[in-house]
Amino acid sequence: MTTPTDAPDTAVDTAVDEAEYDRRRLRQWLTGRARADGVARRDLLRLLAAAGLAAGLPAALPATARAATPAAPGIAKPLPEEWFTVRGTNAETNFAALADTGHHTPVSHFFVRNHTVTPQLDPTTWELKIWGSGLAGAERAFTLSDLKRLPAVTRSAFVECAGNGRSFFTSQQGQSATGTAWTLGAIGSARWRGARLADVLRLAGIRRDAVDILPRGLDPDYVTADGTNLGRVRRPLPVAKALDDVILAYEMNGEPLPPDHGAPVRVVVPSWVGIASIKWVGDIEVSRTPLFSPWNTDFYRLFGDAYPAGGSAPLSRQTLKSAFELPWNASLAAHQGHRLTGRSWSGAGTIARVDISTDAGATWHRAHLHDTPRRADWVRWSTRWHPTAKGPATLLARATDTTGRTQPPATVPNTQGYLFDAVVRHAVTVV
Ligand SMILES: Nc1nc2c(c(=O)[nH]1)N[C@H]1C(S)=C(S)[C@@H](COP(=O)(O)O)O[C@H]1N2
Ligand SMILES: [Mo]
Repeated sequence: MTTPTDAPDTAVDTAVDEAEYDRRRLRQWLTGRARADGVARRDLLRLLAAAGLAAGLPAALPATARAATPAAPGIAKPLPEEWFTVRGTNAETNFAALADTGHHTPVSHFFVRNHTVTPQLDPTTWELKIWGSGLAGAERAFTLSDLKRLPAVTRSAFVECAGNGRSFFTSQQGQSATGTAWTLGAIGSARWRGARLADVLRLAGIRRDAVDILPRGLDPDYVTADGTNLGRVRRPLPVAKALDDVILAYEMNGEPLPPDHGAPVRVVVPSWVGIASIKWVGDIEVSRTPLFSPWNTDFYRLFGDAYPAGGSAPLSRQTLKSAFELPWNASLAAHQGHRLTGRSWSGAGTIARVDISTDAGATWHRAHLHDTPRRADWVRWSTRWHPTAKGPATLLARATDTTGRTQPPATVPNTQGYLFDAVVRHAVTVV
């Protein structure tokens, strides 16, 4: 399997100057080698961060200081090749590796989408500031203990990148799309536990005429490939959604939120595109006038021939997808029964049915669902297959949700390759 660590969509991957090259190599060296040297990687990353990632670093690194295993600069957790495909600063979960996991994605397998690097924040000094014209009074700060004293909610929900499936615009539809070339593994489902954002906003004195909130991360500023500093990752969210089912999560699958997924606290916006779920949240602006950031103007809208010149409305709900828990081009023995497994999900209704074709779409039959379909979550499914003809075969899984939407044969293209929802043609070989 290839690990295209040079995906051209992030600042660190496209910068061409030598200083950036060195910084990147140093990060790879740290993620690949630090543990072997008996030095905690997080300490080194903290040093790096303190040094602004570059100041005082050696001008050149020895040739042997290349990462021996796949590593994404700035991701703290291990990324074994069986479980992840590294794409620039991000790590995609290999869907085949979910076959042995349960309903929820273990933290060890959960995809990471970082615009920059995972910061190491001190939970004892961390604070969440709530401020802005949408508050009746002055700004309010909440510590982690403050949040934990509020009633806790627990819910299961997926976090999925809006660009999940993007590579299929190219491989299935022959279209180009900018951004990380994910297959289907830019999704994970977890049990999130935390305080209701609604409770925090009300305690902070949100006014009835507030319209937008803007959560902002404490990770470093995001600098685009052409050198524009877009500031901290932040994306406006309408107050109606913020007061509905959004969580300020401090636990993931029963453990304190891990560094790569937003420790000590992240926003979880069920059913919405992953960018809404701001990690490492440090402050939330509450506003009486609509708010804008590059993440709801230039990014995360649909642009292209089928869309208005200024793009579609900002993306909100996720779309409908299905994936087999099988490697691409998996080999399956002929004249044997195989249990094929996979998952389907929708950001709109719940999953109503999943249909499978093992003959490239000529005939279909229903998959057996293994979870009670719930909103904002995925369902596991399985089907039996007894292939007889040797050679290449194409497996299809097509979900229908309770709003009546079914995965189409093709997705209307958009320049940034968001919201791919077409049936994926999964190539396998019968041997
Ligand atoms: N602060 C901050 N929040 C962020 C991001 C980021 O880079 N910085 N990435 C966003 C994107 S694009 C996605 S898809 C999800 C990914 O969440 P995960 O890394 O926990 O899987 O986090 C979102 N929240
Ligand atoms: Mo994303």
